[in-house]
Formats: sequence, structure tokens, C-alpha cells
Amino acid sequence: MAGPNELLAAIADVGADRRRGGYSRHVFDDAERELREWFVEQAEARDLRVSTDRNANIWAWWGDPGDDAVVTGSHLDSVPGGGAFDGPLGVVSALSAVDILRDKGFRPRRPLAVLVFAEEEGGRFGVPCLGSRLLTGTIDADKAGALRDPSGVTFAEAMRSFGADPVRLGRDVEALRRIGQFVELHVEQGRGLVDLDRPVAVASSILAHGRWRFRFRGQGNHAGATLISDRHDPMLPASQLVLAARRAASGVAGGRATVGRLVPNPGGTNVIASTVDLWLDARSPDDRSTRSMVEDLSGVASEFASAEGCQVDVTEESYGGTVHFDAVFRDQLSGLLDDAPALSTGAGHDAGILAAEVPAAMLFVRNPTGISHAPEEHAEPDDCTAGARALARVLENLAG
Ligand code: HGY
Ligand code: MN
Ligand code: MN
Repeated sequence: MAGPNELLAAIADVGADRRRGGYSRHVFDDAERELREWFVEQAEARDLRVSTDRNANIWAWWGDPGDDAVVTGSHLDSVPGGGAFDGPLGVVSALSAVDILRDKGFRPRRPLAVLVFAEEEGGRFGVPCLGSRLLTGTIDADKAGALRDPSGVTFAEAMRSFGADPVRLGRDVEALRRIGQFVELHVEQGRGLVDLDRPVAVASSILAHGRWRFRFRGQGNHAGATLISDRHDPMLPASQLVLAARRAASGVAGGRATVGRLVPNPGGTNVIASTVDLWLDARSPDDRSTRSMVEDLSGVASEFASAEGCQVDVTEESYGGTVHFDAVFRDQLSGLLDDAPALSTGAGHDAGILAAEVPAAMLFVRNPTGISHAPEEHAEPDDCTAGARALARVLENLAG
């Protein structure tokens, strides 16, 4: 069977974004559907039993589904213009680990499954880890079903057009009971392993992080006919907030604040916008700092807005507190992997959502530049092979 590099090569053209570069693969769009179909084919070719749960997550079982299973997996969706490894590396490494174990005649003594989560990036419906939040019930099912993509389609409508029924969206106690332990392999989104000169690490923690929408309202008008003194241009306070976010994060130990998405309405070159939406992604090692960073920014946003005769409202769209992975489980995996180092991460993951419910752990694979969420994201073939082998060793130990 194929190793992780061959499996990644097999999907290298799916969802390639010619305009933005990288990949754009969003839940239930053509590319992600093609990846789902590909994964099901690959799983069935390995005699795994495939089913899609009520929250559109895909489960592939080695043997009968059962409780206290060893579960591994990740996601197939991407950010807009994302890299090839964030998500898919965890999925292809899981398939490759199954091959490695099968080839050595391994027979699991615990149920074992590969799990592919829906909408981890929130690239279409705006809430990250949507599939794992639904599975665990950490997002209200009705709220999730009503999430709209930029063209106004709701998650429930998108599910239906995909052929899935949203009526049972929500916490899935039976599925959760089946997860005895969860391990997610992921490309490292940082340079920790490069600096340590190691191919694989285990995860120690995830930054507290959330997303907030700031909607600035002004008065749409003509770019030429409107005197500066007569303007209420929401682009001004929005721009000031972008700069304020960088200043705020620079003042918090380990703080990060990003505005990667800013949408003027209507968005004409010769039009003063009537509203400007921007989304703040704020993170830091602890909840209190993250929350106070956002409170401060909400305060200055109001000042910026009123100085321009505009208004602003702030909506929290998602939040996840700091995750500390189970230290015993983490150290057990590290011990299996030549004392692999433990690294914290600034990136959120489905494993981080599951960690509140079941013993969860992560393996990271070296990323030479540390760049992620960009076309330059990369992991060397030898490190991808080492990652799949490490995952196989972990699964063999846990399910053996
Ligand atoms: O945004 C994140 O940290 C993750 O890639 N969803
Ligand atoms: Mn990501
Ligand atoms: Mn990811």
C-alpha cells in the first residue's frame, strides 16, 4: 500500500486554487466532496468500515465499531489558499499507519478507527472545528445549522444538498463513548522541531483563541462628490482597529491578533462603504489575557467609530480556552517515540476540542519553514514517513 507521500500526491490536484495559490477545500464544496470520496475509497480498499455520523464526520473502522476504541485522524478541509499538509497529512498518515500495521500482521485488540472531521478550519461557515464541536456538543446544534456561508447558504442547507440529514446535528453520546483515546497527527505550524532537529514531537498545549466579528457602520456615499468633512467612512475606524490589534498583541506575552479578513459593503472603488466587517482572530497562552485583549480592542473600536461618526458592534463567533493535553498520555507517547519533545501550539485542532471529553494527544511532524495556512507550507518526505511510522507505533501500543 502507499505511504503518506504517495497518498498526498494522489490528491495534489484536488482543490488547487489557481487564483489565490495553495488549496481551497471547504466543507461540502466540490473539492472537499472529492476528498471525502477519495478517503472512503482508500478506507474501503483497506477493508475499513466507513460511515458518516450525524455531524458529517467520517469514521473508518478496522473491525467492528466498539467502545474504548483507539481513534486517530484529522481533517481534509483547508483555509482559503492553504497548504497541502494542514489536515490531510494527519489523514494520509492514519491510512499509512493502518498499512504498516497490516503489513506486519498486527491485529488490534481494541477497536481502532480513522476519523475525518468536518469543517475544521471554519473556512466556509466561520466556526473552526465545527465537526468536533458538534460531536462534543460544545456548539448549539441549531446555531450550527443556521451558520451561513458568504453566499447565505446555511450549514443545514449545505448538508442537505450534500445528501446528509441535519436533523440530528449535535452531541453524539454514542460516538463519544466509542472513543477511548484520540491521537491526531498534524504538520507542525511553527519551527519548534527544526530548532530541536527532531522529525516528530508530541503536543503539550494549545493557545486560548477565538474569533470576533467587528461590524463598522457609516454612511455610504460617493467617493468624489462627498467632502471629507461630510464623511462617515467605516473604513477609517476599521483600519485603525487593524493597527490597534497588532499593538495589543505585542503587549501580551505570547499574544497574537490577526485581521485576515476585512469586507467593505458594497465594495466599490468609487464608493464610500456603508459598512465594513472585519474578523479578529485573537490568541494567547491564557484565557484571561485573550479575553482582556479583545475587551480593550472592543473599547478602542468604539472610540475610533464615534470619532468618524460611525457605530460598531462586536460579535463573538467562536472561542476555545487554553488546552493542556493529558500529561500522562502525552508522556506515554513521547516515551514510545524516542523521548519526542513536547511542543505547545498556537493552532487550534479537533484534538483540542475532544480533549475536554476523552484522553487526546497530538503528534507533530517537522515543517522546515514553520509556515502554515499558506502555499509554502511543507514537510519533507522523510519526515512524513517518520510521522506515519511514529503514528503506527503509537496505534500498535495503544490497540495492541
Ligand atoms: O485556526 C487554527 O488555529 C486552525 O488551523 N483551525
Ligand atoms: Mn489550519
Ligand atoms: Mn489543521
